[in-house]
Amino acid sequence: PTNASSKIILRSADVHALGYPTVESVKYMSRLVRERTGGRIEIVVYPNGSLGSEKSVVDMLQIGALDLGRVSVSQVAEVDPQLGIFVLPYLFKNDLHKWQVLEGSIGNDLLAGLARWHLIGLCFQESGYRSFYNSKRPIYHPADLKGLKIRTQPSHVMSKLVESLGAVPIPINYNEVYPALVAEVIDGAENNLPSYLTAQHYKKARFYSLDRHSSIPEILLISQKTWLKLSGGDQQIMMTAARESSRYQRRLWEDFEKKSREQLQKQGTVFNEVDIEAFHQALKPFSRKYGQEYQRLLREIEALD
Ligand code: GTR
Repeated sequence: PTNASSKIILRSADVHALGYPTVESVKYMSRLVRERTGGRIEIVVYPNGSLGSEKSVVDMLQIGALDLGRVSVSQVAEVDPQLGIFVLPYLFKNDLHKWQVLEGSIGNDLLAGLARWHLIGLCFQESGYRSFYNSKRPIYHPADLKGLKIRTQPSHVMSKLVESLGAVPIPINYNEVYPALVAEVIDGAENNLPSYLTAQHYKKARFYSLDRHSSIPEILLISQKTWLKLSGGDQQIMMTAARESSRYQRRLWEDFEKKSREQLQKQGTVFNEVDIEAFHQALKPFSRKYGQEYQRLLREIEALD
């Protein structure tokens, strides 16, 4: 970075494929950064989990083996418990409220807090709502989940959430979920519609029950080691471009989610609405227990809007 003409290529990891909004937004950020640095800085995205699971991506970022990573907030919460608040069910009143939280002081403070863990939080991204799906039956009521083997993200909070509903949580890395469904090691999982579609899960688990229990944002991280090698001016360019790419990602998401649903409908996914009040009730003890450590933040979130 001292030599103005030396080119900096930053590597970024994502578990999703090309075309998925998370990947496309980092490519968009790369274009902005390239333009604004006269071609000096460029970001190359490695999609499809080719650089490893989200957990190992976070590990690599912490030690500086990798430059950037776009992962689910739940995976960063394994390192920084503060972020576990975003795994809590039915946290946001609506999307507007969610983005007031994420783009306001609460979100900014949480991003800044990551420096303690040698990570720089660049921005959040949209990830819709996570719901349960499985190969056995539609879930109308939490009791219908009883005994089902449900894959979870390798997240202790999410495991506990699923367990509290009577299902058996099985943590598996994202890119290994489809083979686990094929082998019938699991009965189902929980995710947003675009992931359910693009990771092929719909082929094996055709009952998708819209309980929308959590809305866990995506997050774009840069290794603190990489960050400190950039000049102040370059850091500014990266930060601004990341924030712009988050807004771009949200526009892409809206369309992608809608198209995913249409495509799934054509493919024969069986959708159902759930007894949402029953889900709220069933998850209350869990929220009370895991909400304990976030009381101040929860009050701030509640007060927004
Ligand atoms: C998706 C998310 C991925 C990954 C995945 C999972 O919604 O975009 O980053 O965390 O969920 O369930 O592992």
